[in-house]
Amino acid sequence: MELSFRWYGPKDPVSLSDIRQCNADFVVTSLHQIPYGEKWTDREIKKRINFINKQNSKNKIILKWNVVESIPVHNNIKLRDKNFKTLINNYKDSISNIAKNKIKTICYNFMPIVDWTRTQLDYRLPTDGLALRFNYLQIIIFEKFILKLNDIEKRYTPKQIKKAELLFKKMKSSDLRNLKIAVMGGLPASEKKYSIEGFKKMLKAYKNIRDTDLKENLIDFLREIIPVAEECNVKMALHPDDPPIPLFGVPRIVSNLEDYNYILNAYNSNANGITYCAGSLASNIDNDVYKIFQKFKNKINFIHLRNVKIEKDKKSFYESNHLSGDVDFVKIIKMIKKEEKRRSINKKINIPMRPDHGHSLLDDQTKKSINPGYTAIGRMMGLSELRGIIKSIN
Ligand code: DNO
Repeated sequence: MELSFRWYGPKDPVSLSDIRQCNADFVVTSLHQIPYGEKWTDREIKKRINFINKQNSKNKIILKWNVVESIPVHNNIKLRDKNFKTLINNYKDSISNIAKNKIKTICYNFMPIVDWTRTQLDYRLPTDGLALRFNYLQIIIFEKFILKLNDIEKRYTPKQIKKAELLFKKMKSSDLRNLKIAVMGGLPASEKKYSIEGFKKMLKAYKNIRDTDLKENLIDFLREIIPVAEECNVKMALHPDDPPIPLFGVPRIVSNLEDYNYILNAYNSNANGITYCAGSLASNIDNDVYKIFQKFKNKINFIHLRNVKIEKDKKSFYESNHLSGDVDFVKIIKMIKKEEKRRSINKKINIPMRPDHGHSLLDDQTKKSINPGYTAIGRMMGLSELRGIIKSIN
């Protein structure tokens, strides 16, 4: 495996030197300053590579940018609306400019409106570490009391709504503020912080889009971009919906084995691959993460390893320690090693992997600014635990 760490660029409070101290050999990053939909120019990409190289020589380290995560897909592409053709052309140009600079793996997702979603960013664990959490009732609270939507009866049972109302009464105003921030763009890599009106406007734009429409739009997008990726030898890696369940009445189409099966068969190409994100997939109790790995192992271009613990209601979860959640990482790492061995015919193949999120631990908790989930110490612990498994399997 290529042991990697996500880095949010020069402004990330976790520096490249910190990342190297955590024992990662590669960085996964994106040009977050470029607005969604705009082209990544050769110049901007080179500038970032030069920055990394400069830090390498200054700190006497070697870190290589191996994966772009992500080139975000603009909502107009997902909706096939307005200027989507121009946006797709920009996307194609970005792929070839990235390839010119020798980065050959690109992660992306097709989640409508927002990227990943959590409802709480500081869930205190019995160890005193802080974790990210997704509480299903709080999503109902968000829809009913923050967005004030009037169609929630269509997707939630009266019992669920009742429970959400009871929980709402117990929440402090700071909890509500945090919920609002978390869902409407407070997580790293989100495009922007939505206003309530802005969020509702997006919901309206997706109102008549069914699952099948969104799937069609994704396949049309793949028909355009995959030939470009093939030509420049880039592997695309579609990240699953996080969490893999429908939210806000809007469709989600990259959530389970059947979805991936459909998408990968609709455009069969080595360039059309997936990001195997153990934590995202495992946060829907119906997903068998081992079966999904086994089924698509030859399409896995990038791996995120993080663990979750599903809660009593079977829909909520929190991010657990890497070794103490619902996913058996010894089993998964054995599967990855086996797949790497299968691919290593003429030369050793290592699939890029990052430990994904970590808890907020020790000094992480006193830092002024952190990207939720992307702490230094928490992720260092995650990577260390994974390295222990890798070593013992070797
Ligand atoms: C959360 C991440 C997501 C993911 C993108 C991929 O931490 O896993 O932000 O990177 O959705 O495009």
